[in-house]
Amino acid sequence: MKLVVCIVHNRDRNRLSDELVKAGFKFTVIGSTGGFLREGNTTLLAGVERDELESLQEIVRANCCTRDQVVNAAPYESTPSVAFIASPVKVQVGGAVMFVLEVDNFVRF
Ligand code: 2BA
Repeated sequence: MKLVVCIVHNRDRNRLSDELVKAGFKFTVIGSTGGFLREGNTTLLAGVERDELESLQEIVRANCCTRDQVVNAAPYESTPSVAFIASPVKVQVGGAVMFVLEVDNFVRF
């Protein structure tokens, strides 16, 4: 068995969840925050059999869009009293970031 950890944009969360449910996958949805943008994103945990992995990846690929996002690269520790000139930076976010891990043991009580 594999554990898939998949981080997606919040805007893709519902569509992706619907498609995964339709395809019979079991998964857990966790609200998460990107370390760089410090904005909400969504992390899915899915335990899947080895032969289901490709199908899951295909669903994720089809339902998660790549987006350009402009962020203001303000000094992170600046307080409102400190004047700064924010410099907009364009970053590409998603479609999805996926880690696939080997599962030693899976038990359901
Ligand atoms: P964030 O950390 O908020 O990153 C959002 C996007 O900003 C990233 O998109 C990437 O294009 C850019 N970015 C991230 N770190 C950067 C840096 N140090 N310098 C310049 N640009 C940077 P994605 O790569 O698609 O990542 C989307 C989200 O997936 C990330 O949100 C983070 O929550 C997660 N993620 C990505 N790579 C990861 C990793 N190696 N380990 C754990 N989580 C990861």
